[in-house]
Amino acid sequence: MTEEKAVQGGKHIARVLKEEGVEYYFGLVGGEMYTIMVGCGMEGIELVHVRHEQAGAYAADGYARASGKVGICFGTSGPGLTNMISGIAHARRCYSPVVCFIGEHGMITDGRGGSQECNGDQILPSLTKWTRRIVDVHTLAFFTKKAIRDAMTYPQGPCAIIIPRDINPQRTTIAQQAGFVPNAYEKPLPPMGNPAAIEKAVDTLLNVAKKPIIAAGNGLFYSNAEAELQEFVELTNIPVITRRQARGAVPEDHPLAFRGGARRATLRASDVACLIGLRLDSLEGFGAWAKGRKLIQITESVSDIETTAPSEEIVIGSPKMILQQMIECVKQNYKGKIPKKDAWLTELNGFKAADQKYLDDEIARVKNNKPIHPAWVADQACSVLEDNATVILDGRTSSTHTTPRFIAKKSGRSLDGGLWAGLGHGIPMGIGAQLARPGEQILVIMGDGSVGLGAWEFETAVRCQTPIVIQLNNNQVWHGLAGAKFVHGVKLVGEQTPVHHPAFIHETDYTKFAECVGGIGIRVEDPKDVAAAHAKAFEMAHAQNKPAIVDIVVDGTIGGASESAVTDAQMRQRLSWLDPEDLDEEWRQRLYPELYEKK
Ligand SMILES: Cc1ncc(C[n+]2csc(CCOP(=O)(O)OP(=O)(O)O)c2C)c(N)n1
Ligand SMILES: [Mg+2]
Repeated sequence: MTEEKAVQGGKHIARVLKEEGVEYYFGLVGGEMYTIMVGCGMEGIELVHVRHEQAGAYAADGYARASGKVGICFGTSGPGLTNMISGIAHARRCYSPVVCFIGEHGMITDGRGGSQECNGDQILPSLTKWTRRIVDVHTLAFFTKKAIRDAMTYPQGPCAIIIPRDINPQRTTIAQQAGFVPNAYEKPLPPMGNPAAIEKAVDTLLNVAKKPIIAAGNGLFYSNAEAELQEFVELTNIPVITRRQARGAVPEDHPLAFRGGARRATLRASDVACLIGLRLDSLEGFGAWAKGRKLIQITESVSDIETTAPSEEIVIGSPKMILQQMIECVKQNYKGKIPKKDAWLTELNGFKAADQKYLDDEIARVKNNKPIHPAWVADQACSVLEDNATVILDGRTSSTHTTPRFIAKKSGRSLDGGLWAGLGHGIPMGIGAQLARPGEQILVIMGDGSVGLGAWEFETAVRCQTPIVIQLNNNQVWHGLAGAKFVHGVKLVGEQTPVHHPAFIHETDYTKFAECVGGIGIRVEDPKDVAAAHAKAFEMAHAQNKPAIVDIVVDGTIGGASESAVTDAQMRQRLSWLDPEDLDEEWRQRLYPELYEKK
């Protein structure tokens, strides 16, 4: 037997990544990372080298959510780590399975004023599932394997491995790696639910409920239970709402699927709600709708159980397995006894029709507007999308107009910043998603504000030959503030000029930027050209294997999609940063009526 050769730490990391099926890794180079990069190169793992470390984390996230595999990112010590933070936090708040390798100053220089000194293990714990600072080279393989396993376990999220500068160069054999034997770990089968709890849940849904609904979220997506969910709702005639990454698990144009504006009314009208892998967080209004109705909760993690409303039944296990068990239970015990619930579905179809009418009426009103209305942009963009297209939402106004108009036909096709609600993730997420889904349409929705937080990744997309299409809603404003000034008629900060005004972005032709880094740029100023421009962008991007920007001159006075429905009370809260004296007389009277009441 030939004696096994000792190698540097990075090669052990690379070997485990290979063993786990990793094909790409994303990040920006720095001293401590070289041995990992050498190892990955030797293993044939492709490097996607980004222009800013946050993009490495965003791209790993986009790749992970689009591929169902782990996303790997890396950055160097100190500034590399601090630049990664937005992307890591974004992955954490979007339940994305990402593993981060991050360099650190040498242990021997700790506290002595070494270069790039930064203690990541004191910064990252609140933004990751766990953060581990490696103190012995013999544990690298063990923690790499563990990080991947834990990141991929529900609820998915990032794990970070911090590697001090003096660790990686040390040479060890695989046999010397502590607690690690190659190929020793196989993923266990997903856990089944308690049969008695399942029978009770099915009984509640079919016999007790008059107006049942199912609402499924990230947990359903990660257990890969799309087919089971569709089979169950078709078998039982129960309406379904899909959220976050699960959007489209039952295609949103399915007669039993309720979405957009109809979703809220549907939830409020229900009497029994079955949550499948869905947290009632701020994106779900903290479950205010759930009070006063019975909840059935299906989740893989006890820590996810909601206490917003009393639970009728809680079933712990994999949504995929539990749905299979529920299907079996219905087939065996409820043959010919499944309630039709026609009245309930008629009520819900009323909500659906009203929502569609609202969307259609808006389009009829604004379709010829010039400058172009963002609702029309969203409508036209969606009209050229194929069923398996992925839409990545970045930028504000544009995203809020796209969300209700995009009809997800498969899960994992609507990818956004979720609870993190950041800006600048769009292009790198698009790169990651495109690598996971070669040949498919990847549309990144951005504003002219958000593009400034990540535009140079367009060059990464050119270099890595990822033919994503970026729809850039060029409205020359940062919406949040502009909305207040233009839409709601309030004075912002005195009479400042555009130069110093926080709302304005300079008039820019982004096609020139696209072309200067070697990509495709298409400018749109006429509403009639929007759909054709999107179609042409996809066609050219896929033919030339490079990314495209569709730069659309959009009306900067238009706010988010839901803005017109904002009540005065909500507006008062939104504008809480203004004293009543800062408002026009009309708005002061509306928002602060108490100031006008006779004493
Ligand atoms: C990283 C980050 N910075 C700031 C914000 C606050 N914010 C939310 S929306 C918005 C304006 C976005 O403008 P733009 O991308 O141009 O989109 P528009 O609404 O104009 O289409 C800002 C600054 C944020 N969500 N994330
Ligand atoms: Mg803008």
